[in-house]
Amino acid sequence: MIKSHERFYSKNGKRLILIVDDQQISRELLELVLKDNYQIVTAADGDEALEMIEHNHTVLSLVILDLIMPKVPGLEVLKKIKADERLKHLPVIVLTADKSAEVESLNMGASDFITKPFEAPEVIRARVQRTIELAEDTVIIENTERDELTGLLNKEFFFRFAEQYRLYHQNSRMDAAVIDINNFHLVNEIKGRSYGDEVLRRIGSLLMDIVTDRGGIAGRDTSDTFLVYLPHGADYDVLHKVIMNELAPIDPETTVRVRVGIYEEAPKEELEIVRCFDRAKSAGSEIRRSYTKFVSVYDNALQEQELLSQRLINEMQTAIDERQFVVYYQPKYDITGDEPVLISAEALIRWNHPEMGMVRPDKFIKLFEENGLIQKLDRFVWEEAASQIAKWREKFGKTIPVSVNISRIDMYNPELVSNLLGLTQRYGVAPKDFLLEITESAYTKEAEQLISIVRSMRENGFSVEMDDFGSGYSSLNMLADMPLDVLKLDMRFVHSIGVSQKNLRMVELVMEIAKYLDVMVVAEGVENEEQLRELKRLGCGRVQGYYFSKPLTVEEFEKLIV
Ligand code: G
Ligand code: G
Ligand code: MN
Repeated sequence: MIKSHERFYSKNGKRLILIVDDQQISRELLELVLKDNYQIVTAADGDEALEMIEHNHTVLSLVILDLIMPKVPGLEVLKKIKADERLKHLPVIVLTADKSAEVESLNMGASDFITKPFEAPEVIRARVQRTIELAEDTVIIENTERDELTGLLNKEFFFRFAEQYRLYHQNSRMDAAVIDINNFHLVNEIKGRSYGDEVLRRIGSLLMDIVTDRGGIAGRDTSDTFLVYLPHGADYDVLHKVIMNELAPIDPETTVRVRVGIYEEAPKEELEIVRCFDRAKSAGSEIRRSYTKFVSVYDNALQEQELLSQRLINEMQTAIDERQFVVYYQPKYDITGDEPVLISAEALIRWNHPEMGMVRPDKFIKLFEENGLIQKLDRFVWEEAASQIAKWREKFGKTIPVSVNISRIDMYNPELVSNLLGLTQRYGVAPKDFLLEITESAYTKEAEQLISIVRSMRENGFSVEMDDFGSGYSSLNMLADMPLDVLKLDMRFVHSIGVSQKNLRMVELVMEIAKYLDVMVVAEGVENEEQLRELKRLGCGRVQGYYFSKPLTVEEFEKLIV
């Protein structure tokens, strides 16, 4: 087996030695003797030494320590090193002129000593080399460095060696790659454990071949996850193919699915090794559910997206408290007469962020649905909308019905209907003027339960609109059972008008379905004359869209009320 110190240092790579001595002349002499074979750093007193050790212990190979120093004496430094779990394997050679101190320091864990005045250079070099080799072998013997099944470095050693590898190959750019097997427990379960072991062994030996060939190091993270630190430029599609081929003889039906996530380090990467691998891992998870993509490179834009999401999540409550969220109103019109008549408005949330400016809801609605925060935000919007209806009635002497969006997540709240009722009562708004838009995709999951909630909404007087109709997959069957007041035709249908005859026919079909179900249709996203004309011709009585108006602030909207 190859020893670790032969594996992770490059041929011209040098181990790092810290020389601690208060006398400059001593430091320079030693450095002169050792600098051809080692990389040297120096410290002039015990405190400085301890600090350097603290920061560099993972990459230090040896400390040469003078015993007689002012302030913190060498023995004190030695004691601290040997008492620290992380540092105690770091070999220390003491510098001394005093025989009794020699014995004491050896007892305290020093590996060897060099006497002052200095011996011949070759004697010093020999002691240094032997000490380092011994220490490295000891570390290897005391810790199981390799994973038994695959012979690859285990996780802990992998990261340590990767760190050293980086230090000694500062000019080569590296990739951190995580190779993962999908549903490996199923492989074990279906095909047996020894089969699973064989799969892992084969991947292990293949990765070993690759790093032997190209440089870099390979390790095993957890059961079915492998780590490779490779010089940049490897073709990972090929790597993936090679792994799959390797598995082909034992797995002809290729039930084993291998995924590769990669983080490409920057030329002088500053990010800690472990974090680079975290990123490779997250790149890999991106394609966890894909059946076509098996290799994924970490994308900085993605990272920024994640950071932005996190920020929005963290700041949401403050934004509600500080009223950064603003509700806009987009008018809906009745187009059955000669002139379009304003009939209601849809409440749409906007986030006026103090630093980021207007944040569009597509940046946060889905995000807040993922973690349930949407419920809080929606309650805020509903309250705003209800109070707005009341204010407008006061101001204009008439009621403008407002529709609000009910997220799929809101539907899981057993108090939903009673909350909505309480809200309308509080503002003296009739439920029939508080329209509830529920997106079609909400209906397709757990339809039964949702149908009963929608029933209860209507029994309590609310009007229910199915939003984005045509974007989901509601079956005709379900639609027939569905208590509904309005179908909101998904924008994509409207935008397809004029693109082809077939598209137009689709819209026609949807209109026929609506007629059959005896529900009103509101077409969303009407942007031009042609769309309007066709919708009218097909019997669509209500529209919403930029052709009439964008979502407006309260002030802007009020100009439309006459
Ligand atoms: O205008 P707009 O970009 O606002 O809306 C984008 C999407 O976000 C729309 O499909 C709309 O359903 C959704 N949305 C807008 N406001 C709200 C809201 O208050 N609650 C919920 N749940 N969704 C909203
Ligand atoms: O929740 P819902 O999907 O109903 O939200 C309507 C969305 O459609 C809002 O994001 C609104 O800003 C947007 N919208 C409204 N009218 C138009 C339009 O004419 N064209 C386009 N592209 N979007 C529109
Ligand atoms: Mn809507």
